[in-house]
Amino acid sequence: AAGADWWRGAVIYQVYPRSFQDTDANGLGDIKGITRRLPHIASLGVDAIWLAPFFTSPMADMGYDVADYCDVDPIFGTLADFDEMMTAAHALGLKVIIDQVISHTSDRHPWFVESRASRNNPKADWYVWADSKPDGTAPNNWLSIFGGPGWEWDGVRRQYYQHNFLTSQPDLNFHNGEVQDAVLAAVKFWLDRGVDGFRLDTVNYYFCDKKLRDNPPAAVAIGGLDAPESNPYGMQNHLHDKTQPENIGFLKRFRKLLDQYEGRTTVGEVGDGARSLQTVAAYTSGGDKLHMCYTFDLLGPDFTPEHFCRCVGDFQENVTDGWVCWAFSNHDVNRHVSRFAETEAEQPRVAKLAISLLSTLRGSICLYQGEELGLPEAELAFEDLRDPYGIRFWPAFRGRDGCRTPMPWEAGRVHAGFSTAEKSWLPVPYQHASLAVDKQEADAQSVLHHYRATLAFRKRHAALVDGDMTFLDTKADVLAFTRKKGGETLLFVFNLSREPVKVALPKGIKVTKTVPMPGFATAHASEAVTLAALDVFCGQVG
Ligand code: TEU
Repeated sequence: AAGADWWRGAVIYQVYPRSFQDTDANGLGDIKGITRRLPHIASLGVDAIWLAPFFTSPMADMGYDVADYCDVDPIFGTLADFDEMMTAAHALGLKVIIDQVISHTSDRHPWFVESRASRNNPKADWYVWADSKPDGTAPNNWLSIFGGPGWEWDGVRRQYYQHNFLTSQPDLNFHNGEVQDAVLAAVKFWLDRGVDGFRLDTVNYYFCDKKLRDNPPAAVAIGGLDAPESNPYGMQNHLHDKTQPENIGFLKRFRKLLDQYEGRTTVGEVGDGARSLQTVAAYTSGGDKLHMCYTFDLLGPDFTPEHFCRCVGDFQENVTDGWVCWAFSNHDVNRHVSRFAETEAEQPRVAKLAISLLSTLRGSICLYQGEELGLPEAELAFEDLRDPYGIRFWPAFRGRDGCRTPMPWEAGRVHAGFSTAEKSWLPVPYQHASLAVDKQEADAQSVLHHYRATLAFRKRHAALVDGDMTFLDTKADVLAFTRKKGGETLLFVFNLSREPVKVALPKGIKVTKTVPMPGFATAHASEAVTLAALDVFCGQVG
């Protein structure tokens, strides 16, 4: 879509600044590095970039613990670097979306420093403070996603404060109107600087139950995506510590502010277990709250027709006037090539098939840096880990560093061209060097070239972006659906299995013309189509 609606169906490329490109030899990526590598991103044919947090932060959670919402952390550069990067992005036709982590702050944020100083200072009520129970224990049974209780005792105030993540990420109290005003002022700061949109971290965590009621127990784990057995987080129903009805009113305030500017967008991160679907529907309907949301539904290990059919189908049915953003990878989950491929040998093929599938889905899509190279999850030693979540639960859960290793740009250079420092913050795995950008540029069959061709294919067919989607029952173990817009109806049949398959087309579906899918041999079909292992067919339906 063009104009103010550009986000509808957009392809968004997520940059993890710490690991993209280092230009000052400190072993950490920076904003100047992003500027330097923008042509690579633009060459993929994407519409926008999403930058993970680069704000002032003690980096306890790699920047998702913000100490100043309106400045750039010195390790990443300066506001001037940011402005320069944005100008360069816009010149290349790329929109810029930034992360806003406003559910919680860092414990070093001046707001929290003031809030914790006494029970009667002007910001005393800006965070979720509560007295202990008479026996001294925490106010209720809420748990932290990163393990342990969701409350931390503060010896000065002699009260507990709530945190959904690390103890150094205290939760802001959105029931307080001044808190809403303060975070919206930060949002306005970036709108005035010209950013095109916001990725809203943990958007359903802004409010918690005003009465701080206990969460009911749950028999099955419905919590964090990768919640290891040892993490009790999954074992309660998170009825009261997130997704409260008051959030709707705040999201409307947020949208009112955004609508004073042209062509700005929002994409909310909704982690709400089995309720995610309803939450996304509620947050994106009506055109007066969020523009889009994404969930964790496609970020798990399931690469089966049933899963895609059920999950994508459910969203289509329930999110009728809203808009969904799909992704297979991000900075929190194992890279999808490693989740979906059964052997190392099939990784490039799986990488190609996965982006072909993602490109045919109705909605917007997010790519995560390095997936255009088909990078597998990095295998790291315990000594290499930097993610507090992984350090805490190793080896049951290895944390999120395996998807956060630096981008390999040039195979022959130290740290694959990411940095000239002696040590980079996380190592570049040696297998990643052979998948470096320069190697893949030189290979016409590479995953990188496949991404470009496939994203161009999506652009050529408007039906893929916002056309109707109908799933077909073919009786075979394949994922089959049509996408229809205006006069064009396209049939897709994906074989996600390792066996060749012959599929009889359902009655009423007549292929008039085979449409070559980039990277896949073109099968021909009349009443039936024959697919190789990990293969796709596309045809025009008359
Ligand atoms: O993630 C929220 C979230 O739900 C994750 O904690 C998820 O459950 C976990 O990573 C599964 O592996 C967001 C950010 O994307 C994440 O990087 C931050 O650590 C978190 O919020 C706290 O700000």
